[in-house]
Amino acid sequence: MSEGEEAGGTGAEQRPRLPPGQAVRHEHRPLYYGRVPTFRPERWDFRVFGATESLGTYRWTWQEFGGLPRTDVVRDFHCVMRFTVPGVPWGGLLATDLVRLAPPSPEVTHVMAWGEYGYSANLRVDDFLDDGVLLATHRDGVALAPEHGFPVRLVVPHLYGWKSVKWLRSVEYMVGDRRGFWEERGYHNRADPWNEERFSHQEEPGDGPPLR
Ligand SMILES: Nc1nc2c(c(=O)[nH]1)N[C@H]1C(S)=C(S)[C@@H](COP(=O)(O)O)O[C@H]1N2
Ligand SMILES: [Mo]
Repeated sequence: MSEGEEAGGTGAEQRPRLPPGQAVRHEHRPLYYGRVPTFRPERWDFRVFGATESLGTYRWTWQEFGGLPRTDVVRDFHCVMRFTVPGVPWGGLLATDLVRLAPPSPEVTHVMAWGEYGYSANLRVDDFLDDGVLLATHRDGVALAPEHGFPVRLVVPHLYGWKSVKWLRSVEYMVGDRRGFWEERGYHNRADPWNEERFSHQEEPGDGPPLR
């Protein structure tokens, strides 16, 4: 978005607040790497593993997962490809509710969100537990479309979209940081759109583990 657009009009408060370099796109065209996985409810499960407080792994079948508490949130969605979809209504399990069901060990600093086919994204635990982070099953009040991540996707609305892992299958609790799929391939380890943290070459020391 240009500065002119930001300054335009009288009521900046009436416009969606846009992070730098983003433009509004109302149509939410799906974006992903690879192909849409086939959902097989009898084989599907959701797991929390790694540094749990109990040292055990948590597992829910599709039926059990459907019985977990559901919360609705509305958030703008920022893709690193420079578009922002304003006000997306999601529904699902809050990350803060997940960690109450599957408590992490106190040493946990980061989580890895794992999708089908090994797609992954790493997050600081504070980012994972931020307000509005959701394991979404619904969008606009109906089940997610397959290409948007059915049956479950992560939504991390305050970070660039690649952190919002579609076809989410597990969350790994980690006692240190490790890069996910795009974070290993040139994208920023943290991905805060308000700081335009797009690429790994912008990282400051301490923003992420060394690149191999
Ligand atoms: N499993 C998986 N999740 C993914 C991706 C992907 O390629 N695979 N793409 C990411 C990127 S780059 C973006 S911008 C969002 C796009 O979500 P949408 O298609 O619902 O808009 O999904 C993210 N989640
Ligand atoms: Mo993206």
